[in-house]
Amino acid sequence: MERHTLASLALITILVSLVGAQSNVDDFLANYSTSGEQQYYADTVANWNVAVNLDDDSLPGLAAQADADLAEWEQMMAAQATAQFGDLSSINDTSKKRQLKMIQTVGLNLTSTDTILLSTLIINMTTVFNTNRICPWSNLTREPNCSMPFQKWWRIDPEMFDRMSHSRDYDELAYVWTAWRNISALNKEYFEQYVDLSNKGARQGGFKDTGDYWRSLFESEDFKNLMDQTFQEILPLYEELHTYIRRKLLAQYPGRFKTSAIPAHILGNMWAQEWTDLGDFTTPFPDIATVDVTAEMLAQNYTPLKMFHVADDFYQSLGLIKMNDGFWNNSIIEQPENRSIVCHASAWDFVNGQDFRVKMCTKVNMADLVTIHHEMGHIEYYMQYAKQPLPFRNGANPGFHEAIGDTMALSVVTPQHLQKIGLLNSTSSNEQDINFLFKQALGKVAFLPFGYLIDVWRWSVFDGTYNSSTYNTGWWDLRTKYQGIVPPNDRPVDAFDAGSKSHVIDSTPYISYFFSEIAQFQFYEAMCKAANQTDALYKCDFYQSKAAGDLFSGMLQLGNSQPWPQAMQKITGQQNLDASAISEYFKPLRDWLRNENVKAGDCYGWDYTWPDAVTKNLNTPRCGSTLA
Ligand code: X8Z
Ligand code: ZN
Repeated sequence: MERHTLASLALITILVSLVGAQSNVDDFLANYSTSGEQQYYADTVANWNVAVNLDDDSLPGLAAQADADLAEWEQMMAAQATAQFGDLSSINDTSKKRQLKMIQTVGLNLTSTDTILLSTLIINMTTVFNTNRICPWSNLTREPNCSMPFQKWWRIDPEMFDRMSHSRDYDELAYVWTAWRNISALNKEYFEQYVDLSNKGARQGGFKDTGDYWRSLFESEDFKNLMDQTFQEILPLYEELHTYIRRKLLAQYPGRFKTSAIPAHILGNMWAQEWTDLGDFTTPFPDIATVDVTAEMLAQNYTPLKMFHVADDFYQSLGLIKMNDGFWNNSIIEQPENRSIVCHASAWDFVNGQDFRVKMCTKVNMADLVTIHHEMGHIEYYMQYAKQPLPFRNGANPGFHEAIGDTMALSVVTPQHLQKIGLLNSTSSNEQDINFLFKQALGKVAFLPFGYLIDVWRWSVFDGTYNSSTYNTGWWDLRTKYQGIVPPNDRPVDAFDAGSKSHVIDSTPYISYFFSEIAQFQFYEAMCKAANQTDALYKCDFYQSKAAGDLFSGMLQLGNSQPWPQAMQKITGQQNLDASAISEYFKPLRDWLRNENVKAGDCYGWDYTWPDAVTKNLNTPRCGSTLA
């Protein structure tokens, strides 16, 4: 054949294959969504079954097998997408291209045998975490009483949590805190194996390590740096709170500690991640009517079901999608008496457009009312993006997912709103405002360094900076550096204190909660504007505002169809993660705390040398290694 004929033949072939490729793409994507729904459904059912019944030994094997089946299917689809569409340079449609790119990316790429092993390791750790018990503490002998029958020993949830929140006995707190970490150490070897295997999968999936893969879900250049800069921005606010709380704790536990960093076990929470339960002896104006509605909820005979309906009503008042029959029929909202379950609250998408469930061991108190709004936020997001093609049925990034319900809760917990739903009858005053912001800060501001450091630690484990012999020293370096806390006793060489936190052993990324804690204030601010709320940001309640609801659902419906800055733009009008909304919200409290701290002549910070930028604007002395 002649050359020019050959060339035109080739051109025709390319044209034909391009047209063919377009319809192939549509077929491929349609098939991906249909068969994927079945794959995801089967896998979600198998994992749900384990989480709601840890006593049945036959279930973990089924879940691990389901995980392997799903992984195998994903690998097959990835291989097909690559074989058919190569590097996607011939695909012009950005949405289809994005879907195919996602399908081609297999995060953890492991053989079936390895996937089963990895899933089994995680389930084993989860089982150790949720089924072990410790001897109850005896107030009489002031030591643990192991002569009690095993059924009366303390579980992590609710007994240990309850003691960490409500005991004001320094020694009992140290006992529970330490005993729980003795149990956590049982998982150390499983965790080492998990790290190796998960890293193997990430490398085979084309990533440097598991941390690299997890960070990739945020689609941000230099994500580590973005997180660090954001943290530095809010650090001065945290330092004010830390200084104030330390002074209160020194008064509460006289002579029990001398370090400038606070002992980790007296902050009212197993991990010192939120300090809300210290409210009783730290509230700025104790004589003013409380902003905590737990007592009122109990007085009004609230039940877990009633609490879920309060949350559902709030979402509906904005014109958002209400919880469906399947949700009400299949969710587990109370701890069963006859079997162990994973009590840590979670929200499940069965990926068939209908089946959405929450699993939660609800207690009747204000904190759990907030958690219900958090979980329902996940469900609302699932429902809002259910019509997207399968690859896009995800949060704009994992941090967005954590922020949805919290945004709602910011409105719900305002005294203004609690009054509307009959849980508070108070007149607003400046003192009450400070009490309210203080309670919010014990939850949100105290959380910031914790939310940040968990994955700083895990990224360092995955990239090999920490190995099993430095897990614990690395952990405490970060806990002291970022949170300004220290362990109440010398930690044993084989301790695995990071493993005391559920997300670490069940392989749930955590930086999303830090991202969320900043982003939720941006969402809240945008919705408050839409609802024409013009008073101070922290007073805004956008209850019943369809305009706020429309703004929100517009963003939610996008799912992960565009990179997150687009979703951010859709709701806030700009594309960045930005700490100015959270700063504005807490401004009156920050000024108040600062005044108190300066009045008391207290030093700021703890043993660590902080960047200049942070210390410059503080005119009080920095702390040395011990308090003067
Ligand atoms: O795990 C959760 C939710 C489920 S996604 C209850 N949270 C983090 C935690 O408990 O450690 C919400 C706040 C932080
Ligand atoms: Zn969540």
